[in-house]
Amino acid sequence: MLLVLALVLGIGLAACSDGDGTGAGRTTTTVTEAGSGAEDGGVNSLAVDMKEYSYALSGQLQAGTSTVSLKNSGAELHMAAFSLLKDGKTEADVQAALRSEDDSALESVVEAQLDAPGTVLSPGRSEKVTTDLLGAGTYAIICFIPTAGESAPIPHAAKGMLATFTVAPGAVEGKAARPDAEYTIDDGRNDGPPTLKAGENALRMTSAGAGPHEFIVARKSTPSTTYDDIDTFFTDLFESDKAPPTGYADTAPGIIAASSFDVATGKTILVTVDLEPGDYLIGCALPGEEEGDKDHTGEMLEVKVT
Ligand SMILES: [Cu+2]
Repeated sequence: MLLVLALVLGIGLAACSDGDGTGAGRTTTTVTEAGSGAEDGGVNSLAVDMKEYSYALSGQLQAGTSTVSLKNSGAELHMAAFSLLKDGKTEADVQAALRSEDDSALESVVEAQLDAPGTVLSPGRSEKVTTDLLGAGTYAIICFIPTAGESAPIPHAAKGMLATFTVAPGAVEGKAARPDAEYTIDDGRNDGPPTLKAGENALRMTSAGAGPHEFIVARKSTPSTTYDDIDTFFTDLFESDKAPPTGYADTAPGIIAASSFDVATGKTILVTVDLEPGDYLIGCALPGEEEGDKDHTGEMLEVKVT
């Protein structure tokens, strides 16, 4: 997924230029990781509700540890790709760049795409992503998923699925919460439990080895579904010269219950997601052996949720 996104954005793999640290000393607050503040607009959290074809945002953020709650209330797949706006740029500039015929127009408006808390979610799914990756600044949220039922691929962003929000200077510190499970994704392996209990799970994902790794929690449509099936589905979705048919999301080989774009080596994120019983794949969504790219084979775990 990420490789496709990087192409779409015309920018290389995101090296997040952080804005944190510089605001140190301004304000210090402590939040609990995966705190319940997100829904009630509480502690350093932002709620992002996605549907056809817009984002509804609520909450307020300061730099430091923050929780972004993401929800797909629509009928199609949706994505939230986060990018820091360049100095002086506005949402109108992003809109103009997205409408431009020039594929590189976006590069002059936004910094490289931020990794987590960016996500893709299936209809009806929601997750909370706690990270320390959002520094002070103004960010764009953009959906590049092609619109269903059109005569040609038109990204949701062109239909208005674009929003901006501002992170105030600050130095909010996260308090270490005990996760329900930990998945440490190293090169060619994923150390984590093969079973989880149904219900809300706080999953701590650590990117180790020569990362980045991309985190995904996908429920298999059938017991024999493989990650290759899901990967092929997404490659087709993004690379096809036709728009996906109406209702395509219901026929996907996997339901994306939670996901997070690249997490840099040494970084940890906390993903809180409600899981119903079933067969899942949890691990790194980056592809196996492809020319010139690192091989992420072996980083996907079969997980049973009971
Ligand atoms: Cu969308």
